[in-house]
Amino acid sequence: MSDDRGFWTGLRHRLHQALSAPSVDSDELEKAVNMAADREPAPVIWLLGLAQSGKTSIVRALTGSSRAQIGDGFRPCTRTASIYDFPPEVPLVRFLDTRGLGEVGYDPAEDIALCEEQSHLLIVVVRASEPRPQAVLDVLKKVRKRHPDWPVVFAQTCLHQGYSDRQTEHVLPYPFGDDAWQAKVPEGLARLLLAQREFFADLPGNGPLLWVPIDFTRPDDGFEPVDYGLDALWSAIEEAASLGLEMRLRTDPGVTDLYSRAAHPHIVGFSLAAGTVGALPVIDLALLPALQAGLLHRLAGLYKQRWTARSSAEFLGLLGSGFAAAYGARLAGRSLVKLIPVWGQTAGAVWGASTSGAITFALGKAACSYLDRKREGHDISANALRQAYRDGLDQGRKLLRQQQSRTGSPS
Ligand SMILES: Nc1nc2c(ncn2[C@@H]2O[C@H](COP(=O)(O)OP(=O)(O)OP(=O)(O)O)[C@@H](O)[C@H]2O)c(=O)[nH]1
Ligand SMILES: [Mg+2]
Repeated sequence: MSDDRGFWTGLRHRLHQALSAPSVDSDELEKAVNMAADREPAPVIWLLGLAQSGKTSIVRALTGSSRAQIGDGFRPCTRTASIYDFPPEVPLVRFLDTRGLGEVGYDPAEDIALCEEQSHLLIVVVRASEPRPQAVLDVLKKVRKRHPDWPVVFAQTCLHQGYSDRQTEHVLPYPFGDDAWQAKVPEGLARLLLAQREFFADLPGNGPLLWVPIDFTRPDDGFEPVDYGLDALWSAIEEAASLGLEMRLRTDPGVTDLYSRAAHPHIVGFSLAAGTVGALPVIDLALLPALQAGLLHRLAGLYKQRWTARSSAEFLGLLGSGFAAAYGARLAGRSLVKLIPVWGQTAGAVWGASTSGAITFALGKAACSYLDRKREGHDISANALRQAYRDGLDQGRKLLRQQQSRTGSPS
């Protein structure tokens, strides 16, 4: 047991060092992330549509990336395709934003071939007020001939342009998930949306077509919420990707505060990366604290705080033996820890994907509780923090199990 303790203390020490450093050791983090990405690349989702249909607005709403430049509604904006990873360091999914179709003098053939090569599914973006976007249909037909099984999510944007002057608010709750939606939305809008569905109805191929009306407005447009339909769009992406993304991308049910919601995909991304690194036959254990520190730094950023030597010591101190015991219990049971010759190298069988992934998940959830209390200017009790960690372990194990059953990778 003393070996175990030394081992876990070492890990904790590494994590503390990494958290106390003024910045993340990006080399180690990058190495770990690349290793995970090589083993399991994230699916690429290609956004296709006319110029100024709202492709980049969708990328911005889904990823929160400020790099995504949105146009003025008149002139074409995005000139070359670019990839947006979500979450950025440990992508669970990658969005390929592209140049708009339909611009005079722009032959998209070359760009399209390139996008098609990299992608796994499509989000077609069409303004609700554009019932017959011929240039989009032409491309889509060709793509689906070559990839008949690709699912297509149709994002029908700028809904309020189909409202009458009297309709100054969105229909809430969001009605489009319901079969009877047509009776619930303004008549003019229903007509536009149905005409568009009709227009694309004869696409070749057998992959599912999913329709998601959305309206991502500017605050001064006066519509609430400004990201109307965002949850439905995530659901459609999950369904289309059918990659068990639910647990990965969206927050756990019941979590309503904005910070936790924003934190969740990062925790999942880093935990899956930790799981992948942990499953390798021979791993460099320095990579695991690097990933965990990367996650905790990222979370601190989201909570508008920074880790210091002091806060890191306090956080790990409050977690106390719970942190090590959770590892220890699992490993001592298998009496395998004694096989670990030196800190820094071990066999993946000892470590295991679920252990490293679940612990990373639990650390992330515990860190959210810690950072949340700090943000409000309060201290957190050791009990509350350990409870958050234990709950995180359960949830993390479920996530990793789900991941393993999907990929068939070892635990
Ligand atoms: N009301 C509303 N406006 C939107 C929506 N989506 C996009 N817009 C607006 O439409 C304009 C174009 O949005 P972009 O996201 O730049 O469109 P894009 O398809 O990336 O355009 P290109 O890069 O030129 O191909 C911007 O002024 C957005 O604010 C939407 O769902 N509702
Ligand atoms: Mg754009």
